[in-house]
Amino acid sequence: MKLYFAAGACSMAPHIVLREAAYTFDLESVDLAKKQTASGENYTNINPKGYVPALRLDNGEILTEVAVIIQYLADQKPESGLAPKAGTMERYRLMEWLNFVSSEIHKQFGPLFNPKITVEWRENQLALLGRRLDYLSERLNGKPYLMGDRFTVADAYLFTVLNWSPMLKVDLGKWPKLQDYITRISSRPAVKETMKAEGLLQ
Ligand SMILES: N[C@@H](CCC(=O)N[C@@H](CS)C(=O)NCC(=O)O)C(=O)O
Repeated sequence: MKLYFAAGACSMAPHIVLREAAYTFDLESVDLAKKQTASGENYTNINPKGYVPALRLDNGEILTEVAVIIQYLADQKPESGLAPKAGTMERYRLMEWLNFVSSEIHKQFGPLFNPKITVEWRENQLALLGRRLDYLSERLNGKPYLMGDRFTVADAYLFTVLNWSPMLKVDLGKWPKLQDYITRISSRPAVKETMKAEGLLQ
């Protein structure tokens, strides 16, 4: 298995899951500006959508989309406990979180990466994101993880995107529960290993 990734990007979510589930895997970084892999391949031949992550399976198939890749990885190793069994109500709760993290958090951070964002647009975006963070903070009240007492793939994804806050100057001071959550997830050995491997931690 090989994960195509860019340091600190949303591809860090499947990277964390690979390590949490103790997979043996390869990594190859992608230059997103040049759409080129570290070994010089044209990345759009691997993922025509041009973005990370992409997971090359052992049979050569390529799987894309963060929320799908991380569920696939959890389902191949059910003993990891990283996702409830498919078809159960708990699994739909997990998918509800994954969809929320993808469309309401990940993609609401997106415009803040754009160097051409206007002051008004940034303010609007921060207000919208703030409402989503209010909701998250309420739901995490008294719970260590999104699904309750157990770390799941949804936490790998949420942590990955919340971790962009300092770089994008999104002040999380108003949400101490989210700050505690980030501290909790970042102290997990698999998360630390992931961040080291991506050059984000010493
Ligand atoms: N819907 C995709 C979004 C992936 C995505 O936004 N990837 C970003 C990094 S976090 C990227 O590679 N952007 C570069 C580009 O779109 O060219 C998913 O869930 O995997």
